[in-house]
Amino acid sequence: MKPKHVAIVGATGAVGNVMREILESRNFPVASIKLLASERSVGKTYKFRGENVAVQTLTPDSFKGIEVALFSAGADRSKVFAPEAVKRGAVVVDNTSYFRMQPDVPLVVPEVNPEAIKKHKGIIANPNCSTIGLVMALYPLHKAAKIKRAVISTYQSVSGAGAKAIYELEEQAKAYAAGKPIEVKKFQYQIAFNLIPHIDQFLPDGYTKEEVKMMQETRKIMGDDSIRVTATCVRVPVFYAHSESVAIETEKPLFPEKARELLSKMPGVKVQDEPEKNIYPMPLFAGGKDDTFVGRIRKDESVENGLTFWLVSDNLRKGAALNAVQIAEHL
Ligand code: NAP
Ligand code: 3JN
Repeated sequence: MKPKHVAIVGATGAVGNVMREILESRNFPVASIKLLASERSVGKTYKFRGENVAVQTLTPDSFKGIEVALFSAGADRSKVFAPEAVKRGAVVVDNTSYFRMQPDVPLVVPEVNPEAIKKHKGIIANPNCSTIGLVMALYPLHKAAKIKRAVISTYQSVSGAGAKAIYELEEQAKAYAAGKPIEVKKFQYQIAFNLIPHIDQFLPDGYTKEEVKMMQETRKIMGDDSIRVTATCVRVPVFYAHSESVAIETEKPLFPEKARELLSKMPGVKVQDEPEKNIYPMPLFAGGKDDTFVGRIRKDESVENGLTFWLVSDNLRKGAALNAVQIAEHL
């Protein structure tokens, strides 16, 4: 591939920083890199391939000469600036929810639906971080046994809520240990030593937007609107990596041994399932890794063809930056 002129929009954020690292570590062919953020970040610099790169303010003209633009600066910025980037000739890989469910925008996990990339009209959407981990595990099982229904509970790390949320958990834990008052800014309640069953806004039907994103995006990526999905999304006091408890009901019988074999063959998935040796996926070890880890695979006896398992995936890597860079590599 000819080296590309690349921009990272939201370069100072939790996802943007990992995007920069992944472009470098995967040797993405970068001719030049532009780091874009808000005016607040002017003056900051970051290293890319040994050179200091200064952060610039995001404007429509930031995209002059840019061929690939990776967006992770929130849906409001994507709405305004992604079309500006496309107008100037860039292909946009967008990490926000803004374009994900638009019918003419491909929503892609390269291990699952790489063929969708070809249909892009300038913008390709990266799914929500919890959805990506989920479909990495569901896809090979769906191909083999057709999933009718999936019930998911998530355990989402604070890094899913951005750089300030990582800092907040750290500060709350330190304050607790020092016997000082705990300050709450980013979440609805104290997150240290707590769980919050509330991510993104509540909708009139009682679900949160985060839950609805998972339910809708899963069907779009898997290309099957008949799969019924329900989710409960919970914030947990973990820094990196989202965990999920998943229960599926399939049309054909699917035994745990077969599921283990199918998941072991899925690129980007690692099975960690030796309960007798206390081996199962955990966020402490999945953070910083590229794979989606699956374990605790067992038969769900409460329905006819039921299987239940546990998965963990780094939300900033496969859940965001890595998946976006993989899409750019496919381009
Ligand atoms: P973050 O740490 O809060 O970073 C937000 C980034 O957006 C910063 O670089 C910020 O720049 C920039 N930004 C905010 N307002 C801006 C403006 N008016 N103009 C230009 N840049 C602006 O958040 P994050 O976790 O990286 O997530 C960013 C987005 O990625 C989310 O909104 C979400 O849509 C998506 N996403 C996140 C995750 C995840 O696990 N965290 C996973 C999937 C998708 P300043 O530093 O200058 O404010
Ligand atoms: O909270 C998490 O763990 C993941 C959050 C993702 C997120 C945060 C703010 C806005 C998103 C997303 O990727 O769906 C959005 C958004 O773009 O709507």
